[in-house]
Amino acid sequence: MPRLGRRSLLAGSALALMAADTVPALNARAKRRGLFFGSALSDDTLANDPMATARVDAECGMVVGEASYKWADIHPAPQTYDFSRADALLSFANSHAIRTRGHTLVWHEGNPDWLEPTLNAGNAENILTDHVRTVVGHFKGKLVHWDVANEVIDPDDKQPLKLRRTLWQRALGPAYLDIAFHTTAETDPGALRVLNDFGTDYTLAWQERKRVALLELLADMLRRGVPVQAVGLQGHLDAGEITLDQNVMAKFVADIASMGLKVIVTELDVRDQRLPADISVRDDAVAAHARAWLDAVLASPAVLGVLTWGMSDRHSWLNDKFPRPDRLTQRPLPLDVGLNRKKLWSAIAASIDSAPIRTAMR
Ligand code: 9MR
Repeated sequence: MPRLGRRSLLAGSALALMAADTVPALNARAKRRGLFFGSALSDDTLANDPMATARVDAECGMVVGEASYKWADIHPAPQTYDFSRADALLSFANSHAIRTRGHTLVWHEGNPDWLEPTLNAGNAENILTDHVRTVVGHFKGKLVHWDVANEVIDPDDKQPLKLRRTLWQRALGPAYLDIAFHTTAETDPGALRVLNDFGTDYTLAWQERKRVALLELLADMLRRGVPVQAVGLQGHLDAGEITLDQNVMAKFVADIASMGLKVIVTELDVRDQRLPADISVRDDAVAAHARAWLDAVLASPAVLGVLTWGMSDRHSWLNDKFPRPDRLTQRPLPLDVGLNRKKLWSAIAASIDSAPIRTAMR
């Protein structure tokens, strides 16, 4: 075989990229079914990795800031708001005709150091209301969804409504949810109001408790007129987990839908730290696992779309949080570190392609 010069190698990779682009991207496929596809995008990727950012542009119709819309970034001191990173992400998205969702207004993590020591029963309602009014107001009409509340359930904490014991729950009790949802609705009525949570994907006992608790909480909120409109299923999956039951998952989504609520897959990724090192073994398992879960979820016409928690294996929170024992980089996302489409990309594409067609909305 003749040796290829640098010029022909470059031409070859450009051809490969062009070939990849003739296969419809994930959002183009999703649109055909009335869905959207998107990804989280970090400030670091946006500022420093133009190639990875270009793949987000190519594949996505929706982005969400991985951290830039959280308290720690946006409200670093009691009287200081800093929208610079969040605005940069929004302006990137707008200039590429990508829609943006906000994440998140109430969470027990991602908070500035001042918040928890400052908060008490006397001032919490004002602090929360001011934050939500200021942040949601800043983006009024520009974000399609808000994850108003994030990760609020933990039945093991033995709190009313099986809520997690957090800074907000301690200061205000369950009323913090009412305050956050009502204030968001008053400030930007057009942004879809989402309750986002994780750990409802498997038949593990703690996840079954969480599914029941989430359904009970939603029923209670709706009964009391708290304006929640959708559930975000984070979808942080584990390819080494054997307790995925598609019927249980499909019934759970159908139960949410039966309350008149929409569903969004907000943070899909598939960790592989329990799998052997071999890349093709890992990629097969990750792809098959995601396919099974997504097929069950997307069966419901209440599902609006899917976002992954990052587009490429260049950057995933999983390497810090769930490192592989052999320290190899995990392969949890649709593109590899070279930004090539992986088996997970194909699995997501196939699942989207076979989803029932629905009427697109937000
Ligand atoms: O991936 C995010 C990481 O970069 C941030 O440091 C962290 C705190 O803001 O949040 C991570 O994203 C989390 C998301 O906001 C909620 N679900 C779990 C995600 C992974 O921890």
